[in-house]
Amino acid sequence: MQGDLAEAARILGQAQRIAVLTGAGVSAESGVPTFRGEQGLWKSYRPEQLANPMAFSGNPELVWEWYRWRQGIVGGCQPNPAHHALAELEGRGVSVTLITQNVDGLHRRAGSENVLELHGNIWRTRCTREGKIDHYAGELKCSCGAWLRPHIVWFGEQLDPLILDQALSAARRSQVFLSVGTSSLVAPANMLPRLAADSGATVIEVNVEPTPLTVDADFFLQGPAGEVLPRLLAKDPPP
Ligand code: BV8
Repeated sequence: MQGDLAEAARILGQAQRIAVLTGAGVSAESGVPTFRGEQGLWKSYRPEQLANPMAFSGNPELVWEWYRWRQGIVGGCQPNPAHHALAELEGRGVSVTLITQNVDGLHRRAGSENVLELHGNIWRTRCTREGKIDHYAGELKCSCGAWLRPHIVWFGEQLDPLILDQALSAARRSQVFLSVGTSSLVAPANMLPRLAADSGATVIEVNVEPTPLTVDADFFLQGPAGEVLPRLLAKDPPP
C-alpha cells in the first residue's frame, strides 16, 4: 500500500478538500539548498548563530549578510515541475490549501494562490519597531530609524497566529493531506499531517528518504518531488 502511486492518485482524484505541506525538498530541484542533509545549509551555518532573534539583535549585519546570500541563490532559481504540478492542482475546482515551510516564494511564482507561508518570506522585511511588513528593497533600516529584519519565523518565535490557525483548520478539514519534501522535524508544522490523519484524512508523503512521518503515512512515495508529483497529480492518473 505505502508505495502504490496509482492507488494514491486514485484517492487524490476523488478528494474535494486537499491540504499540502511542503518543505525545502520541494525546491531542491530548483537549486535552493535544503537545511539538513549532505549539502544542507545547517552543515555550514549553525541555525542558533543565524536564524534566531538573539543572533539578530547581537549582529544584525551578519544575519542580513546570510539572508542576502540566500536571496542571491533563490533569486536565480525557477519553480520546478513539483511547484507547477501543485499550482495546476489548484486550478481543478477542488479546495487546495498549500501550506509551505519554505520562504523562497517559488510556489506563488509557479502560480499557486492559496498559499500559507508558515515561516515567512525571504523577500519581505519587517520593521523591528513598528512591525510594518514590506517588500525587501535593499534597505536594512526603516524610515523610522529602526532595523528592518527578514520577515521570517526564527527558532523560538511564534508563527503568525492567523496563518497557523488557517493551516490547522485546513489540515482538520482535509480528506487528503499531502506532505512533500520535509524532514518533518520542525514544530508546529510537523503536527499538521497527524492532525489531518486524526480527522480521517488519507496521508500521502513524497520524499527521497523516510522521515518520522513515514511510519504513520498511508502512502510513502519515494523519489524526487519534481518526478513524483507530476505523475501523482496527473489529470489521467497512471493505470
Ligand atoms: C515555535 C528559519 C512556539 C527560517 C526555520 C524540542 C522538541 C520539539 C520542538 C522544539 C524543541 N525545541 C524547540 C522546539 C520548537 C522549534 C522546533 O521545532 N525545533 C526543532 C528543530 C526541534 N520550533 C520553533 O521554534 C517554531 N516556533 O514552535 O514557536 C513557541 C515559541 C515561543 C514560546 C513558546 C512556543 C519556529 C519554527 C520555524 C523555525 N525557522 N528556519 C529560515 O531561515 O529559513 S525552520 C527550518 O526548518 C526552515 O524554515 C524549514 O522550513 C524548516 C523545516 O525544514 P524542511 O523544510 O523540512 O527542510 P529540511 O532540510 O529539514 O528537509 C528537507 C527534506 O526534503 C528532507 O526530508 C529530504 O529528504 C527531502 N528532499 C530533499 N530533496 C528532495 C526531497 N524531497 C523530495 N524531493 C527532493 N528532490
